[in-house]
Amino acid sequence: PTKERLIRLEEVHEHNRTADTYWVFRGDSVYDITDWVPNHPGGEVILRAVGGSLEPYWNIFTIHQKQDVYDILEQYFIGKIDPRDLVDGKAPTGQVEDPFKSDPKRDAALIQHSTRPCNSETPESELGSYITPIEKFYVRNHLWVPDVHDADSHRLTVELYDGEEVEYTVADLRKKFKEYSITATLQCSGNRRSHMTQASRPTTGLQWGVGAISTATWTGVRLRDVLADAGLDVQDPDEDIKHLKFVGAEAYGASIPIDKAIDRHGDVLLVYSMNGQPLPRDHGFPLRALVPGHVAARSVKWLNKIVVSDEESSSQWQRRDYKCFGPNVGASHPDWDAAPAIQETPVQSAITAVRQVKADRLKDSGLARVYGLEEDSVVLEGYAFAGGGRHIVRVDISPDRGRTWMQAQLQEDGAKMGASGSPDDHRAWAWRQWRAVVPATQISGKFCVKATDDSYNVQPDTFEPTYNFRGNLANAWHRVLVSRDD
Ligand code: MTE
Ligand code: MO
Repeated sequence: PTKERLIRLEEVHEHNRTADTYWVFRGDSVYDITDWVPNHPGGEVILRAVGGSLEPYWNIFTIHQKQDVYDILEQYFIGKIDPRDLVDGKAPTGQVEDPFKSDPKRDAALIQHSTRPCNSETPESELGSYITPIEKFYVRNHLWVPDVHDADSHRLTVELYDGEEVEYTVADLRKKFKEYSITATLQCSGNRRSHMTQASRPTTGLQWGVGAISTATWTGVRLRDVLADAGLDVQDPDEDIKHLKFVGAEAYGASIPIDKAIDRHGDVLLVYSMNGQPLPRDHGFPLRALVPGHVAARSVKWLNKIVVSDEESSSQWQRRDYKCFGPNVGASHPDWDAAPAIQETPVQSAITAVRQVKADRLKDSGLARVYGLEEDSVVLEGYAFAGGGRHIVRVDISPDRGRTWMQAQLQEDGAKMGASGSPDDHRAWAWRQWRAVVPATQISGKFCVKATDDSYNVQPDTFEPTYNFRGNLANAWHRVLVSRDD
């Protein structure tokens, strides 16, 4: 057998991101991963690790700690670290710069599920406002917040199907294109996952309650207009073009079908402002994609690249995590390619507030007249939302576990509807809030809520039939125990 090549640590360090070839080590094995870099599903973030040890990064990106990744790496093996550089038999991994160190401060009222990365949901007390206050808007970060404080330094590159690239600054976008505002709800695919876990079986992922959803008025330019300016024939694109990929500055990526991207009523925006203020850092400063009606995972933050393509984004967030399998499929060996990526989301609703109200107080509030109620009652409030721009047509409430039902009152719709500006093609991109007043004597056990959208899609009554190990799209009836004399 040929003698293994021994490599000094110093030589590995030289093959960093400024070099022509990229080396990394893991344990005492050295790899030349130059050819792998363009194929890396996480994109160029891998360049952070070159010239040094992979381990500190794999401790952050734990998805790598599995056999198929080790197998890929092994193909690029070139030698061993010279024993003279080993300390206690190991190559020193060194310190990596903490990528979370410039993350912004978050509002203390948010319910924190994790801090590095930040995953925080909107508290129920804030879900009652139609437009979620910016600092109470849920935050779902897979990685760190890119250290961008100056919008002028940011560039958006649009790559056309033939590989040609066109670059825009945020100022270019503001200057060149017509500005639009729409009110749209973002809902994480994991919203209400904890309910599925509790009602059914364990799921992987963050255990969100009812607050991985929020609504804002977003302002920006139409993706369709930018694509047309960059040179895409948006009236009749090449038949091979199927997807539009978005790349975020930190490494996140996702894609949407090209039809949605260029639909003049699809209202996909590149936004730089949220509720009239500059986009906050946690929500994508200085530029994010806003794909209304689709799962929020497609609304890529810190957007710096758009690619017109014949294939989906190769990211794990497109090809893996955000998919639903049958209830029988376990987490160990799913055939990831067997299910499509989640795009439009199904109909959803939740109860966010329950108040016991005494009859005399009910009279004072004027609600007694509206509902014809004289007795002590329970006031329930919540939201209902459907993807794909489908309107909520009805919200039903049951005070007795689903035996009898009444209709909740849909609240005023405060949305700015469509960027296209035509009143006739209004899609519903935002939630409807609802309220129900139920006589206290009718309560027996759990209240349930379910919503119906304008395609007459309804929510399933239990979680068992839609259970999936990733806990995505948990939208069974929301049940809340209300006691008679709370
Ligand atoms: N974009 C980038 N660049 N990085 C991310 O981690 N998370 C996605 C999406 N866009 C994400 C991203 C997911 S899963 C969700 S639910 C939404 O952003 C959350 O948006 P918000 O944090 O503004 O509420
Ligand atoms: Mo999400």
